[in-house]
Amino acid sequence: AQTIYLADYAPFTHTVEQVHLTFRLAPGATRVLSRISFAPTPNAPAGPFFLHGEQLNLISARIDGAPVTPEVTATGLTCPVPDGPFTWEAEVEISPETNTALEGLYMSRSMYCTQCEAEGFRKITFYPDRPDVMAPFTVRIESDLPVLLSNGNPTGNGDGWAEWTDPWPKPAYLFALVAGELVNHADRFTTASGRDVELNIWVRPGDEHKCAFGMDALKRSMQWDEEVYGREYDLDVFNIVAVDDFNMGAMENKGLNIFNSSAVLASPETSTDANFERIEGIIAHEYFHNWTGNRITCRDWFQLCLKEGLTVFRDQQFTGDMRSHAVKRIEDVLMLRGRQFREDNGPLAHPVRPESFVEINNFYTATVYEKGAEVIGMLKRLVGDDAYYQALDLYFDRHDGQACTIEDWLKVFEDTTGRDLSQFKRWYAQAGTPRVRVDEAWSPGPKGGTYTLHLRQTTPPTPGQPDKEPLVIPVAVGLLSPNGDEVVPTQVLEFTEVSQAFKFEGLASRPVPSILRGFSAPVILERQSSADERAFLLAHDTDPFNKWEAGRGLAKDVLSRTIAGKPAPTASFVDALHAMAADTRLDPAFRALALRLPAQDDMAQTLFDSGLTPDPLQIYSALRHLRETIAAQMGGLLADLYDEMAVPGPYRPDAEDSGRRSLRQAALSYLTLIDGGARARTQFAGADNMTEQLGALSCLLDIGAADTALADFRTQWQNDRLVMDKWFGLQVSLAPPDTAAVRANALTEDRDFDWKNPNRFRAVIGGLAMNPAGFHDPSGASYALVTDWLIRLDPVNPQTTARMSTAFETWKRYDADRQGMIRENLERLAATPGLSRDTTEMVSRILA
Ligand code: HT7
Ligand code: ZN
Repeated sequence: AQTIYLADYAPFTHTVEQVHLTFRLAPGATRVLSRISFAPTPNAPAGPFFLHGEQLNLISARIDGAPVTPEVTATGLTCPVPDGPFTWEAEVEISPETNTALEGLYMSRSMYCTQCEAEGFRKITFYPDRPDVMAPFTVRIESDLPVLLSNGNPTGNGDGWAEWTDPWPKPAYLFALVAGELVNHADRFTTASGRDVELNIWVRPGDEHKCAFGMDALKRSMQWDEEVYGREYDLDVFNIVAVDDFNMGAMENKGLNIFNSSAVLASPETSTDANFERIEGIIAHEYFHNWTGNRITCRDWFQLCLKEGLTVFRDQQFTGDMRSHAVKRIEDVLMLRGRQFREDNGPLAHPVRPESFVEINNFYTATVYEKGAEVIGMLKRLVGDDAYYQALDLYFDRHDGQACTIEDWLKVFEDTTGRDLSQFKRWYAQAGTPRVRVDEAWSPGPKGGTYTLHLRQTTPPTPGQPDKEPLVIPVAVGLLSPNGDEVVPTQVLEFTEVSQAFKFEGLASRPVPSILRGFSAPVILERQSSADERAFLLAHDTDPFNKWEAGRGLAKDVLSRTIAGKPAPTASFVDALHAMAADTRLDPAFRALALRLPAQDDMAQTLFDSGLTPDPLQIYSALRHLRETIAAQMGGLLADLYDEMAVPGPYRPDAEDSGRRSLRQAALSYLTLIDGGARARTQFAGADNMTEQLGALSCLLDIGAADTALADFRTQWQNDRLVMDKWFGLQVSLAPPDTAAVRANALTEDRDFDWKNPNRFRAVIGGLAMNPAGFHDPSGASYALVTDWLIRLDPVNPQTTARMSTAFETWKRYDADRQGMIRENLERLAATPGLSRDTTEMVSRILA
């Protein structure tokens, strides 16, 4: 397969002035007629006229009305064209019903829908399918289905047809079409300048009652983008469609967002608090793309972080404003460390802006999205809030309607602030998680003492990048006096050299530092710190992130020492945890996070980083033991919390009520270890919402006492696909280590295991990979099972297969036996005849 390089970028030979498409829909033989006006791009390098096209049956083609016979290959066509402007017309036939890859035009349970990002439009018709070719589209859809949708505004309809016109020039990846028997939940929004916008969420009949929350989230997102970024919506209609078969969460097609039904449909009975928060975040994310992605798009796919990093940053800000900034920051860092650090410290590490790829779908990664958002957060921290919003205004003014690069993005910050961002730009080019080592010194003096922080940065080698250069790292620091008062409020140190010292003078006594407040940079902090100091910060730090981080550090210390067979400061950890859990001044959601112990995979990475070979079973046992100790020693408080945090009245998914429920659930998960599941059974039987029902079911699964509850749950929810995904997933992800593979295998034989549906496949096979002790069971059964299923799925859906192969990305952390078994399975996968380009690229990078 061919490798594509950023350095090889060249503009397309032609510009597109207008696109007209007609779709004659039929499941096995849809006809797509295109009429496209091209003009030569001024100053573009000379070259043949090439249009992308894959799996298309070309029926006919014309240039300026005269039939032509282009040369067609597996990837597109070339054709001699006039020197000046011309009109291209083509008719192709495609087969949506046999398109199982869910890319291009496909069918999901009798509904037509599209997914064109990144390179799916070329499976619809011949076109320059690249993001820097932007054009207005007019689309006519011919079908007997009642609902026919495309981008832009409706401009006509009649018996069996509808026409849509999108006046905003867009790249082909933002094209969308939906046709089906759908019903809508409708509302309206008036923009700040008075545009009246019709809003719709389109769903299958029967799902109407699951739209209200998504609609409310959409209106709040529209309002927020006006208030915070001054960005208004720009069409008369905004449509969202829920689709059951979808490879990712959602897609920001202009004026017609398409969502995985799991990312939009919500009701109290069927969705958890976490589902509600995720849906709110994804609706906001896709809506925010209208400006950061659609009005200003990417010049090429190497610039993906330009739209994704910024849009993730914006959706994180939104959720923080809607809920709690402290809690959101902790959740985001948990996710960053769990997914992005894992990626950045393994064989799949790549820069936020990669320099080459084989299959772009493999680069929709935590690094591009989440680290890309962290880089924007650092930029904002360095230039300050006012300059950040001024730079964004300039970005929107200067680049509206353009396809841009990271250079364009940084230039608006340079022009706004006068700063030179050339060193900062390394964050986009250099892969790997930097380590920041901290040493400190204290020298008392007659006019107060001086405290010095010595910082040293290194970034480990990553594939293709053996040597690293120093980065600009904003390190937010505050200092506390020994009595717990904050003597130096938060200040941002600009750490730019390999090694640098920062002095704080005139201090009455040696302070306790709170370093990297708010997780001010995506780095690993290496600092020797005692259990006493951590407990002190846990009690006194004014920075909520570092307060939580101190407790986290204590927990990891206890677990690491237990695993190493050393004496562990368990008692002081439990005391500190008790004090935090009992502190009614703290937000319940924050206390719930503090009660959550580090995840198994996080502990594996922590042990590996300290030079050890993690044993997943030992980690599992140490965590279990610590949970039992906490339950035994804090049982009284936990029982009180469980009772006090019950939420009266009807279910509301807001921050306050969901925070109380999450603290209650944290208490329940410990109490179940000492009450034999009594409370969980009562809660399960009486729950009127999915958060409490599923919470109780998880607790029962955790102690191996869920058989009756599982059967009852299935009986109750067998007709709800999204809830049944939970039923499938939880049984595998919470199975005891030695039974996980058996359980997953049994579920793959279940009558409702629809393996071609990505949500269901992810629930079972992804669920197994999310159960670290079960996945790494020494028998190797899980490795073999996951590989068998990847081999089966690959010809059907390469995108999802390639994504799921990352289950193996951490394999080099483990012992020789496990490595040997994983290698064998990866080689078996790699040797599969006809393996897709997507999976081939991933497996070869993982094995390298
Ligand atoms: N921009 C989208 C990314 C995307 C995608 C979505 C659905 C299916 C396949 C996809 N490939 C890429 C989603 C987003 O970031 O908002
Ligand atoms: Zn996005």
